[in-house]
Amino acid sequence: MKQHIAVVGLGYIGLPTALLLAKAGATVTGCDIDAKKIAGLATGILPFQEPGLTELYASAKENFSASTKVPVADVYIVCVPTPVTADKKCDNRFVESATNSIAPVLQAGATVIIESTVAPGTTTGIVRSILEKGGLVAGKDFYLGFVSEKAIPGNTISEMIKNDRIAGGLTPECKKRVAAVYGLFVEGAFFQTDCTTAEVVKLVENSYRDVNIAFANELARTCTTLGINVWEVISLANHHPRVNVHEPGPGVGGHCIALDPWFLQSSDPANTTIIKRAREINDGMPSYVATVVDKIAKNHQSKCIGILGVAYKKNVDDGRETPAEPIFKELVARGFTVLVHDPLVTKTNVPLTTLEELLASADGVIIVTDHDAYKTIALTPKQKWLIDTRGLLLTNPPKNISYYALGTSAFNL
Ligand code: SAJ
Repeated sequence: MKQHIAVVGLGYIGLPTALLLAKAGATVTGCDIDAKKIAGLATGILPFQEPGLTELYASAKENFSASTKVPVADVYIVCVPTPVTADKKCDNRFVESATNSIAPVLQAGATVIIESTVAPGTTTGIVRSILEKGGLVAGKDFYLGFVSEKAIPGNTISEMIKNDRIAGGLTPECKKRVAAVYGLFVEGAFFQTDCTTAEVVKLVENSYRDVNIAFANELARTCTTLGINVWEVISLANHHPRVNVHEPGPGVGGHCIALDPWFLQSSDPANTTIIKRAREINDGMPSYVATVVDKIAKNHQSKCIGILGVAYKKNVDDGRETPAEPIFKELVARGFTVLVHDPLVTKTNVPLTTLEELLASADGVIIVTDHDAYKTIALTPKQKWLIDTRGLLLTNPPKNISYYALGTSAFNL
């Protein structure tokens, strides 16, 4: 008999996961509290863009339906967001409400998998206790596990299929069942472990990247002080077979790397000082960039500044936690008129304008996101300077105007 899988939370991870399972032949109900999203999906309207998602939807829709209610199912996968609280801890609100929506329909023999990124111990702690309220016992009457997502926005579908995955389970049978669910579409290898180890592995992956980016951001500032070019330094250092320094930038955005390290850090503050410092360094980058922009703009007697890019990284339509927002706010607070453009983002907290309008008014521009579209941007005679926080135009800087790249001597004003 076909398995019935309920995926709770149809965001950037939940929706593609649900569709991949449906394409693989399972009967899938995608559940979300957002009635508008559910109504849209019923008529084929996708809530966000991601390469290959439209085609995936078309090939999966026969086995896929969407609902605001969690049905009785053989397998439940929880893919809801976990924000960070004001005191930098994992906010379990949505994980708890999703688990509470599963508990009343949970039947003996079912499998519950948490895929949301959570603090260590959440699956076997709060999740397990909510699910056991009805009398069923985890590991005995139903199966419980944690499987983190590893897919990178912009290449989500391909990475979901190809990446190796970690199946965390409460018992050996839980691990086996959890791995079997993902085995429906994952081609990468599966490694089985306990739930807390799997939760921590996820946090380590994103903390590793955050710490490495913070190192690159510190190097950018040091190279500016030393009057050399950080992009050259990193590229040459990375020729060493055991060195892989990441890239500096205007700050770390997105819903993962800017938040997840706090979940690990808050679980043991005394022993996670590097993680904390990395978060602070990366969170400090927008203000550092705004300070340099302020000086450059004043040197040029500029009043109107154009920000190119709101997406938190190149070629995606996702503006969550974008460094563009604090840079925008700080420049407005410093008295500038600031116009913002992005070729892909439509939902964001900063007002957007067209590229034509921006270029008609801006005295200078800052590249905040390294979208491919900006590689060949045609500035107008109005722009007197360009600030490049991504090193996007280093090899081909614009002619006849001042060019300032982050991490170079030009950034030292
Ligand atoms: N960034 C830099 N320098 C770099 C790399 C990235 O400044 O060298 C910035 C980006 O511009 C962006 C932010 O960091 O603002 C995060 O981008 P990202 O591409 O590093 O990561 P995400 O947030 O899009 O996805 C990450 C991935 N994790 C890892 O690579 C370890 C992805 O695999 C996870 O599935 C995802 O987090 C998640 O959901 O946790």
